[in-house]
Amino acid sequence: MLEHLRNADPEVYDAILKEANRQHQKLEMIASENFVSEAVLEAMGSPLTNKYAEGYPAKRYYGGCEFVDIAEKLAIERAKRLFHAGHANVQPHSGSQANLAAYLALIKPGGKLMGLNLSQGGHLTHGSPVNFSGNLFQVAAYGVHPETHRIEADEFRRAVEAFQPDLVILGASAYPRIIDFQTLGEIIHGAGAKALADIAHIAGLVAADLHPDPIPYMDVVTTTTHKTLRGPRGGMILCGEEYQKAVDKNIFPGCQGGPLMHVIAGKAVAFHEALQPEFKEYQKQILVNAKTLEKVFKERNVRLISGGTDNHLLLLDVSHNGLTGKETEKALDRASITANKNMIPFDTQSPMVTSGIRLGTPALTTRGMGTEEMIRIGNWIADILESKLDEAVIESVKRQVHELVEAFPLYPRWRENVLVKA
Ligand code: DSN
Repeated sequence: MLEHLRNADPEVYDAILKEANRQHQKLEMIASENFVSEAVLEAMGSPLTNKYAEGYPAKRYYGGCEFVDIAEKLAIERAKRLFHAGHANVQPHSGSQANLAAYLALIKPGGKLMGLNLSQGGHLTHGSPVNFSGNLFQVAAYGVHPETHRIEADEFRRAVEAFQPDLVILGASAYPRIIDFQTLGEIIHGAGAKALADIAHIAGLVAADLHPDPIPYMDVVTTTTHKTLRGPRGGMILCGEEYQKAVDKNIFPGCQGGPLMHVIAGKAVAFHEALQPEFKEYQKQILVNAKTLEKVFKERNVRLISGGTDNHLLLLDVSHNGLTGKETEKALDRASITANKNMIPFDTQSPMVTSGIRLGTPALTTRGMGTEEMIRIGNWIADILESKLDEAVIESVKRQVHELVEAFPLYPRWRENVLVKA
């Protein structure tokens, strides 16, 4: 395995194997991460990386594109089937690139853009002043309700009517509840604005019909392909005929040059996997696992933002335990549980400290973990919080995590030759 790399560059080889080992040895609970199949890995590590293919299938600026065209056409057709979309652009290198191109397909620079407040679960590209979205457009944010921590329709309507945006983005990176695309979409269009859903976090749930579908109510939908959707790292834009040309033009030549054909092949493979019946079962288990964590946390008096979850993630208010997100993230990592600190709505701490921890179930569910494991893991996390990050408790959890993960091996062939154990 990897004998060329091992010989040519032992340092990079070693880093890769150590990372594979880390992914195996720790419990991956970052809500935006997942583990792709070996088939997706093989597509991404293929000679397709060598090919320039600026343009679109059958309309390229380079010769020799007949085989990468097959891969891109497969990705497009499968994405359209998966999301019942009229058009799919599978070239965005990332979710941010997808958003940039989609915004420019809908409004002009200088136009008015509105998204969910970053500190209440939104995303940098939804109008943060430190991001292109805040630089290119006039921005304002809508928020969640101070008590329910949910996007409430009446409050949302008032915010939209007050700002009179040209474009409103629905979507989040730390929002544990269903987004009602129909109601909010009607409010946006009623105010004369365009509506875009960024479903990066929930794309797998949407594809499996386990979250309300944005496609009928939005002008454009963007997503990443590597979160619940479990494909390679990248982005995608979905839309109908009306915006098809503008979207394609704004990805290439607008924002990007040569597409990453090896990644597009990986997207095709992942979409094929997502079209299989097992994918729906996988998505259902993501939700069951999140609900199981919710139940354990409620029993253990762990405070949850919005009181629980409807999707793949939970947001814990660790200030309730007298802790910060920053120190809790580090303590969980010492216990071999990987998560991230996160702002909670109306947080009094800075973004580098925070009062929250975001947890997600997509990656552990891919490993085959279910209800039994979630009960154990939820209790371990509650033990650590309750003990106020006591090192003896952390050490005990770490030992139990290392025992547990051995029953759920991950990427064994990528780990067998690890030179130095992580
Ligand atoms: N960084 C992603 C997340 O963790 O949610 C969003 O882009």
